[in-house]
Order: sequence, then structure tokens, then C-alpha cells
Amino acid sequence: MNNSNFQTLGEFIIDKQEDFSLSTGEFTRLLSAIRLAAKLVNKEVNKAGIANIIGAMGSENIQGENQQKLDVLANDIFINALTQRDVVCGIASEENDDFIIINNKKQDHQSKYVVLMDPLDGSSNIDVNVSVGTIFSIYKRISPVGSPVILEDFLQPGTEQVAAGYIIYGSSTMLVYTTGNGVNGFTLDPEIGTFYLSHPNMKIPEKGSIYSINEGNSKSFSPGITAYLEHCKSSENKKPYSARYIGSLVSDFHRNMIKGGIYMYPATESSPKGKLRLLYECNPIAFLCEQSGGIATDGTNRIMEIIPSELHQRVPVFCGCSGMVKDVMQLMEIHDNA
Ligand code: P6P
Repeated sequence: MNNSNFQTLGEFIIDKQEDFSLSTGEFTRLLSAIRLAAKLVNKEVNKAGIANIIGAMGSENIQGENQQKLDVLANDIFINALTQRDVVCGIASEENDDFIIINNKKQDHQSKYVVLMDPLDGSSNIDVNVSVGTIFSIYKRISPVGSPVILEDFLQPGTEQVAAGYIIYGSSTMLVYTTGNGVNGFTLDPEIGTFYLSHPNMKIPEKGSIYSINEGNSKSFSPGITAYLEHCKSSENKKPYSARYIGSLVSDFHRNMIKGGIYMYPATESSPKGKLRLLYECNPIAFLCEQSGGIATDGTNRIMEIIPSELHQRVPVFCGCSGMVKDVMQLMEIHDNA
């Protein structure tokens, strides 16, 4: 393939900067920092098996989950890439109990963006060589520039996101993101370390036949969700559904975006508020989902309209093809309120 035919991510970011006449270039530099970190994490993920950095460090993160070495490394790589470039005033990460205040090297707290991230989602899959991903969400701070960032800068509803995206470290590495004007996917050519625009203007199909849910939790599903799964398995469906669940949100969501499908993580006995985190998993995925024509809900409310109360709060999530999400919501309306 003659890559020079394809626009690079760097060219795309600069082109889009021109869409924002008042752009100072700070946002462009922020996206470029994320691009760099993605390449560095990709290098580590791809050699995890031989670099003897797989396996838990033995420490636990705030979620009480064993921290895989690559979790910690990915977190450090993204934090360093963002911190060294005067592009953010604060970072919140799944791997850090509290948010991080980033001071601007030139002038105190002059940067106006905050980044929330899950640096390596699905990391329990690393040791079994299954795709994992980074998820990020970007907001403008609401507290005054020039002062240290505060918790409220991070507790904004998803509708306030200025950008969101993920990197999927899979059979190929892709960076998929939105700034509110559609979703675009870029594939990394590892030989030259360049992301190329491979999936312009991504649109999730209105209907699909793939459902992603951990049916090991079936005993705690509501009657409406049980009814939906029975619908998916019914022999009366013209086109049979397929169950696909990788245990890695970014991988399941990415596949559903391209092929059509629904990802569900409802409240369960072990995760009564749902397992996925609102701020750095559900909101960015919801932004991408809606920007590509899908729906993202907690079963009742639009994910992006939920007013956050805690940095690491969890919510149930149903996201994907609008037709499929409407179907499960309808059955929950009928059966769960009966
Ligand atoms: P379970 C990974 O830990 C994650 O946050 C998502 O990426 C994934 O979809 C889900 O949790 C898997 O959770 O309980 O089914 O193993």
C-alpha cells in the first residue's frame, strides 16, 4: 500500500484546527501528545509477552483490582506525555485514587484542558494476548485559569466533552476519536510509526445482530434484560444473533461500531451500580457512540446527561446500534416496571 495516498493523523489534526478559528493550538498539541503516548504504549503492549512485564505487580488500584505492570506503565506514559507539553491543567485516571494537578511550566495553571482516562482497559486480558485499549475524555476546565484545577473540573456531564476517543491495541492498532463533528479512525503503520486515516466518518449501523454481555451474571439480570436475551436467542429471528464478549470494552465496542451490535454491562450482584466507570469509560464511549449514530444509556438516562458525583463512580451501560438499544429499553420498560 502506498501510504502517501492517505491523510496522516497529524495532518488531520492540523486541518481540523483550522475549523476552530480561535484555536490557540493548545488542543492540537494535546491531541498530538495523546498520539505520541499511543505509539509508546503500543510498543510496550506488542512486546508484553517477551519483555517480562506481564503479570500483576501485586499492588491494587482504587478499584481493588490487581494492577498489571502494563497498566502502570501505560498510565505513566500518558501522564508523562501530557504533563511535559503544557497542554493540560489536570488528569484523572482509573489508576490514580485522586486527580493530578498539572502546573504549566511557563505560567502557573494556564492550560485550559483536563483529561480523564482509562490507560489500559481490559488489562486482565494482557496475559492471554487479547486486545486491550486506552480510553480518553477531554473537557475544558470550568474553574478559573491561573488557579489549580479542582474536582469540579472533572465532574462535568459527558455533554460537556470537547473530545473523546480510544486506542485499540489489537491485530492492528487504531486511534478512534471525535471532537463532536463525527468519528474518525486512524490505523498505525508500525513500520514508520504513523497513524493514517483508514476509517473516515465512522457510522454505527442502525440495527445489528451481535450482543455483548457477560452472561455469567445472568442470575442477577432484570426481567427486561432476560427478556431481551431470550429475544436475541429466539429461533424466530430472520437473521440469528451472535454472542460476542471479549471482556475488553474497547474491543467489543469497536467491533459493534463497525459490524453493528450492542454492549451491555447492567447492574449485577457483584456490581450493583454497574461495573464500568462513568467518567473515563462510559462518557467517552457514549460520545463516540452518539457521534456515529448510536445510543448510550444507563437503561433509563442518556449516559452523557448523568451529573457525576464521584471521580470513580460506576453506572450500568447499554450502548450501540440505536435499534438494539431501543429494543432492550422497551423490554426493560415492560418487564422491569411491571
Ligand atoms: P467482566 C475490563 O475490566 C472491563 O472494564 C471492560 O473492558 C470489560 O468489558 C469488562 O470490564 C469485563 O468485565 O465482569 O465481564 O469480566
